[in-house]
Amino acid sequence: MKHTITHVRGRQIWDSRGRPTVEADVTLAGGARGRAMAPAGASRGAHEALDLRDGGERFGGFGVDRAVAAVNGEIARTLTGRDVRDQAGLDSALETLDGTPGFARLGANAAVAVSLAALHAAAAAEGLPLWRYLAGDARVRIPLPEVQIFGGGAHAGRRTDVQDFMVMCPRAATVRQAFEITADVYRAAGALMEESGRLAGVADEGGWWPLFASNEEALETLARAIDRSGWRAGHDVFISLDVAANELGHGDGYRLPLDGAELSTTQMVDRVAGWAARYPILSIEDPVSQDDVAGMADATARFGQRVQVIGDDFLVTNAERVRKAAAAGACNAVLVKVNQAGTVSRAKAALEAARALGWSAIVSARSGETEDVSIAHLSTGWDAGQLKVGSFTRSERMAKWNELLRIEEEMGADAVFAGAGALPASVAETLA
Ligand code: 2PG
Ligand code: MG
Repeated sequence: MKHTITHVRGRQIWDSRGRPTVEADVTLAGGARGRAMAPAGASRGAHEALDLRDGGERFGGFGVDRAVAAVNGEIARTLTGRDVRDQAGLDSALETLDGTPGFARLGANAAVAVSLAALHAAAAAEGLPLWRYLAGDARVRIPLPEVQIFGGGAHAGRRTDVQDFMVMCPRAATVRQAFEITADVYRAAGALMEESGRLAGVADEGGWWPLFASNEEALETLARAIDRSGWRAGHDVFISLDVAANELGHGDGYRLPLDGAELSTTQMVDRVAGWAARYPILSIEDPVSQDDVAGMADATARFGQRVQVIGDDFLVTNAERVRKAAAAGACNAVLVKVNQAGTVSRAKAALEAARALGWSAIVSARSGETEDVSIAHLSTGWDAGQLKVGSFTRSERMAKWNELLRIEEEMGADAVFAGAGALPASVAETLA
């Protein structure tokens, strides 16, 4: 049978930070092959599935020999002979084989590479692009990009406390136009940094290095970059923040070293709400840390009507955490990172849990990436509505954005850009 898995092969390759990562190939009896590469986070939630590293001296402890051995040994033996079209069955076989809740034994880096490689092989066997294989007959949209202009936090030596200063163009007519606007803003931001003597290269995801005296100065500079690009802030271009507040937890509250501030949960929400009131901000991710349910509920109550409130480290692509958060009034959007969950099926379950609640969803890359473009296909094929990849430079980022352009071309006259429709309904209404 052409869909039978005949080989599963793992190997160590290198990611965008020069660290080892896992690549997997899944080959079928009919000759089709799928390949995928595991990404890796730097700002990670404690409730994520485990990124298994060898530890010790070699490669700073980041080796993946054990994860690769798991792919070539136990995982290959378990999946060989199975029908690749049964993604749910393959993924649950991986979970059963691992035997822990978060892939602590085999490694989520092993699991995610194999799970995605199997998905690619299934699409290849049907002769379909992955997005189309996932969509089936459904009409799906090209996702709205969230693109980083300044990178901070754990991706820039903690130069700023806030991690990602991004832009979104929900009123663009097409993703092609959204990229053109974004490129203008990125260039204008670079020019502003150069003129003020602060041009100092880029952070891990390709955003400009954030030489700022306060977190708010980064926001002001971004607003000025939008103006200078010739596009209108708060009309054509909006700001999106990933506070990644997990990295800022301190005792019962938060510490923002750049602002010289020690804040309680309420004061942290005050601070973020203040930014949202003073700047054209449409989306805020992780304004509080992973277990601060009261803080997230407070943030959602205070600005969730007009701002998308995303849980990343807070929800870790986990359907159960999504439902619990919703019950507490926390968040109105989920970030979907397949490697936080470990498998394609678990990630999709988190997306579906969010969708059932009327939330929005953003498929996301990690700060450590490769040339793998799976997320461009997942975000489109699942009709997630939004995609977050990092900045508008460096080929591990551009590979994903460029893949969206190819998908748009494949859709031809049927291509629909998700735009503002990808946002939570109450937020989209503010743009109507
Ligand atoms: C995030 C991601 C991507 P990391 O926090 O959303 O920006 O970072 O992969 O380091 O967790
Ligand atoms: Mg995040």
